[in-house]
Amino acid sequence: MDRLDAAAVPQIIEGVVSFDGDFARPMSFSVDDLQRYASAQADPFDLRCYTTNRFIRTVDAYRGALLKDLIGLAGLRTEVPGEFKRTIFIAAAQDGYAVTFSWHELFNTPVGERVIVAYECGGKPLNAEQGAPILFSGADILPAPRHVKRLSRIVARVLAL
Ligand SMILES: Nc1nc2c(c(=O)[nH]1)N[C@H]1C(S)=C(S)[C@@H](COP(=O)(O)O)O[C@H]1N2
Ligand SMILES: [Mo]
Repeated sequence: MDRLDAAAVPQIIEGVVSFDGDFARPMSFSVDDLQRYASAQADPFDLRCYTTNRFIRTVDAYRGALLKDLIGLAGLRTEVPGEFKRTIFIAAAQDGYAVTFSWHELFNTPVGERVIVAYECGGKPLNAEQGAPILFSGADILPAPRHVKRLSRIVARVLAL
């Protein structure tokens, strides 16, 4: 099936993150599912906009599943040797807001150790109003851009030259 076929685009379900595109096993995780995997905790941080440098607010410690663990479960295709090294992941929210990660960044730099899909903040469950689930990249210089509220999809794309 052509991957741009509308039928290939998963339905957006509140609180569910679907992993689709160039994964070996496309799958979805609800907030409850995310809690079954090993968790990582982020440090509290100041949310500051990249575009305006505006201070938004201080955010308490998030807890969530590591994005690279979830990508590992969905798996990358192995038919073409080395293809994984030109794979990117688009993290998209319900409102269409989207940011990218490269395979190298997640699996071959310290950034990947700190990218989580958060379901808890300051020891309390995050609710839908607060934007759960929230994708957060804890090693970024300015955290707001890759602080994606209402995360709904992780799309894998193998880039062609
Ligand atoms: N889903 C979603 N997440 C998002 C954005 C957005 O438009 N949609 N904007 C980002 C940017 S650019 C900023 S500055 C902050 C704004 O955070 P706030 O909405 O809590 O003020 O959210 C980030 N996460
Ligand atoms: Mo921003």
